[in-house]
Amino acid sequence: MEQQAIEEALTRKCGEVVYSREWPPNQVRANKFVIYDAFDPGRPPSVDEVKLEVTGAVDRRLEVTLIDMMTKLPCVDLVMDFHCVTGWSVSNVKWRGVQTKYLLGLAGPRGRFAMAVGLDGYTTNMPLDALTSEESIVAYAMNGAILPRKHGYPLRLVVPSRYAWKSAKYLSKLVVMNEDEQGYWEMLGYHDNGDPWLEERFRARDALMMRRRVSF
Ligand SMILES: Nc1nc2c(c(=O)[nH]1)N[C@H]1C(S)=C(S)[C@@H](COP(=O)(O)O)O[C@H]1N2
Ligand SMILES: [Mo]
Repeated sequence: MEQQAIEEALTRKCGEVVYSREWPPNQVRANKFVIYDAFDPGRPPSVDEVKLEVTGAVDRRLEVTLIDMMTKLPCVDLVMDFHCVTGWSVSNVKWRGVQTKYLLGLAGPRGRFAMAVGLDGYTTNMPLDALTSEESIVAYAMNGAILPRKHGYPLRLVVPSRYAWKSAKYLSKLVVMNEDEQGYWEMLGYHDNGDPWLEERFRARDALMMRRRVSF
């Protein structure tokens, strides 16, 4: 059952979304990812025990299994460039998953903000707009294989319009909120919106940190 679902997930036809934009200011091209884990993700769950929840200020709380996401819900292949706020970017990353726009559509969001919550306890907030546009997905595969553990297996949020810290690994919940609350890095001074093209790295009062950033 599990193997069959994985096979199906990787071979079925999906829609295509290419998020193609100019290179954001002050980002350096890197040829590989740096792996970040603010919290130890612990033991990986098996495919058949994973669920994603869309909850909070919604009309209908949604719970969907990973198996259904991989085999039943409409899927897209996304190509995007991945921009870490510390200054490195990886171009042309390919992800496969379900559009957050579709998942939110099923739940009926009533607030203007969202919090992504990981199984590891990682949190990150963003305006709901970042998730209702077509390029944001909940990914279950990356570059043609099931999501590697280090990149967020079983599920990972991918938000191409924002710095990579908004792309929460080990995603377990999307919580719709009426008021903007802050996630892990945002509480430490990172921007609530985080647009790389506007260089929204840190909040205004912490702007001095930007000038102290060293090159590498
Ligand atoms: N759960 C979780 N997701 C996370 C992070 C984290 O520490 N924990 N770090 C973020 C940051 S700052 C970046 S740059 C990317 C790094 O992705 P990678 O570990 O797949 O390279 O993941 C983001 N998502
Ligand atoms: Mo990052």
